[in-house]
Amino acid sequence: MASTSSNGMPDALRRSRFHMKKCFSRFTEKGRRLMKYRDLKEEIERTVEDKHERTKVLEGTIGDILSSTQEAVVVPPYVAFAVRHHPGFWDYFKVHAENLSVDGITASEYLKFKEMIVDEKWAHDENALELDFGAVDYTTPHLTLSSSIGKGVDYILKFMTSKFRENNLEGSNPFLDYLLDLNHQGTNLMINESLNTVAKLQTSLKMAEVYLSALPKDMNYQDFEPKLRELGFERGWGDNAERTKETITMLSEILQAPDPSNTGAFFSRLPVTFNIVIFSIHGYFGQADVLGLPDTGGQVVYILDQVRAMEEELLSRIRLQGLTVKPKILVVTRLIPDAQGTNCNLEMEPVTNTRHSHILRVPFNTDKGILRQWVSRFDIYPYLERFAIDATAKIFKVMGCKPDLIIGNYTDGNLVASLTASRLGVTQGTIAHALEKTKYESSDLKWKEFDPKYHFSCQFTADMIAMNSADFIIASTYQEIAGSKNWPGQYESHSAFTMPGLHRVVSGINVFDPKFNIAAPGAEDSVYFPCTEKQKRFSSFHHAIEELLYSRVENDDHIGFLADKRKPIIFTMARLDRVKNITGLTEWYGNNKRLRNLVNLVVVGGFFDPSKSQDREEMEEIKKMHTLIQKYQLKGQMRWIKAQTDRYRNSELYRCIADTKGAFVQPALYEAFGLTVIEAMNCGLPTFATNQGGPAEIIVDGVSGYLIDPRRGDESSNKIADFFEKCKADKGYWAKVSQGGLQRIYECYTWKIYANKVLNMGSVYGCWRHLNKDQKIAKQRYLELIYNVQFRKLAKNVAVPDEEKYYITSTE
Ligand code: UDP
Ligand code: LCN
Repeated sequence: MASTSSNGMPDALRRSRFHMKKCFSRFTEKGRRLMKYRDLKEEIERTVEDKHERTKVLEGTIGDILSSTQEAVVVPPYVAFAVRHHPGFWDYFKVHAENLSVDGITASEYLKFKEMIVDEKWAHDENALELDFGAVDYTTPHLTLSSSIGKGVDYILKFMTSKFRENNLEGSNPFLDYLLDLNHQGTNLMINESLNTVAKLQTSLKMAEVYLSALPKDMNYQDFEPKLRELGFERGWGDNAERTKETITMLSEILQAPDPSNTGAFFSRLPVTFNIVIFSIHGYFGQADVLGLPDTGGQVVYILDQVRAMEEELLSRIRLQGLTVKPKILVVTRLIPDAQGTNCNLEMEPVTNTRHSHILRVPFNTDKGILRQWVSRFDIYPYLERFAIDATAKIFKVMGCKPDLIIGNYTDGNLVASLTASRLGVTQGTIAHALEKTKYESSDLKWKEFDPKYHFSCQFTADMIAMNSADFIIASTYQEIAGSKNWPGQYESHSAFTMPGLHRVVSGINVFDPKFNIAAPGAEDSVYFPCTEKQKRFSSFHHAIEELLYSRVENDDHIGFLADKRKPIIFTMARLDRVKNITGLTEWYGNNKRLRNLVNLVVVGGFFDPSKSQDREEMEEIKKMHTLIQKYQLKGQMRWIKAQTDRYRNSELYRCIADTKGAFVQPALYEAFGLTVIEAMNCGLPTFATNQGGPAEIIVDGVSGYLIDPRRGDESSNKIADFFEKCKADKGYWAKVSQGGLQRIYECYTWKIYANKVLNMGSVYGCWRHLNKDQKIAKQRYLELIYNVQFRKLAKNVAVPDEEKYYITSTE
């Protein structure tokens, strides 16, 4: 969304003309380049050396605008600014460096300035491909306040109720059509054809209400079903007289005067979702021995826990609807014949602790045969189209019908979800645990440099298709969508960007689109429960954990040792990626004597021999850990344990650390969400987590844990030391913080809350797409075009293994 609050810039520049002319000539003297806020600030500091003068220049409009500037493009004699005033609100303008004239420019013009840095010819090409998804979004109302971002369902309900009010009683009514369409495998639900006008429906609802009022509240639906059928009603209203009457009253009230709250309550009761497909394709998707394998982390934990929670919620809803339908949830992933000792070569696997959910694995078929080995998520694109077709056939075979809801996970899963959902006409939700675009600086502008290794041309195109084709998007936090005051969100960074030579995205995704919703995950509470629940503890692990933490032996499982067992432990556990910053924490600890005196350090992650790793980043981190242990002489105060795959034992490990009155530390340079943070908090372990990303929203600093700045090691390690000193001085302090963490979890981060929200989304957006059919079709046609002319061509350029040994051929 563009704003015009840079309007004050011309006057402000005029007022400080002398200094500003000097600054702008400094900006431009090095020629074309991209400058970030910090670069602009440094140049200004160098140009206006006198502090008092500088303060004068920077106070007011210029200072305000500069501090909101995300980046500036220098193309002499112009400097073009991209200013972000609030989450989602962007403003572009250019300043002439010599005469300081200011002109507002469009996103497209700003992107052309950027292109001039790397590809002037493309920037001037009149026929350069521009993608403008906003142009085909002609009926969707958008939000206007940053504070409303991520509350999509609430606003859709508001828009929907005002649409309902416009409909007349006798003419065609899309809501009524929607209700008439409800069925399970061809059997009508809720109402039948005899109630084909609103007037008839209202009359029957009144008669049913009177009839039901006279029945015992707990009378089973079957016992009064014949009478309701006479009135035009089918199953799905409730399991007994009381609930059926409640639902009937809700609909009567909506037809009389719809409002978002009665409409929302009614939608949460509608029998619309029984069969769900979740596409989570890359990595090793399995239930055991997979965490830590390449591309395999929290997203697998998330999907499996999500499935369990959704099944439970579906079963409860179906029972209350008075139905006996068995729901089905399929997680569709890739079958990897060369499964490295995991179950990823099995076609079907029941999801543990569920009754109706399975993992369905479908292989990557190619003209050469079935691909045998794991393939990186960055190289996955050539296989997806065929995968979508093969998977759809298998899904029909297993489910016996098309799903009611399709959810995608990450770029690959989301693209396949988009292809399948549009083909089958099914409601689609997407999830992106982390979007890659924001992880690599200038990954869009410099895509040609990145492409041989990362294939961002495919990835960002697929992301644009999926975000725009989705009926709703599930985000874990607000920051994932729209960032914070100072930095843009992951989705927000897709609003306008350019990949010179490929396409210029002038309107990619709008964070004010009401498709965005926040539904934070939880941590499975039968596994991650407080250390104080003694009777539930998995005590069979205690002996092994004691050995893991305290034995003096160094072996393939652990190195280093803890000499003083009486000290509390600070604990961390993560994949050994650079961004997880485990080496950073080790260094902070090594450097902070006070902290070392107060506590021991235990790190779980990776393994110890760098030559065994396939991942370059991980190799570096392993080497760095060894160097730090040596440099700071950490043996005696630190234990490094290799990656752990048993979540039950891990949960007990968190609790055993809590028994030492210790804490969990998550020091990542950036964390999209951070499942370990909520696992630790669930176990009652006071938690210190990075303020960069999702954890900043999970933890209320000083109340439910603490936030630390990964870029300020000393400050962070002192904050941890202060906590332990306070715990020593005040015996109740540790329990207070532990309790604060638990309270936060129970209020906001449970899978029950999540499942309820997501199933409501399925129901509400399912109806919304029905009410906006024409808009949906128009956008779908535009997306098909981009898929056909752009994505397919790019995916074909990604190399696939050549030699026959990589494939299972039809003769085998
Ligand atoms: N995990 C694990 N063993 C390890 C490291 C991590 O079981 O050695 C688990 C951890 O408990 C959590 C998930 O892997 O459930 C990591 O999720 P998170 O969101 O913290 O990070 P991600 O790996 O997804 O970036
Ligand atoms: C991926 C990540 O990087 C984490 O931050 C999330 O917690 C995880 O997925 C689950 O959503």
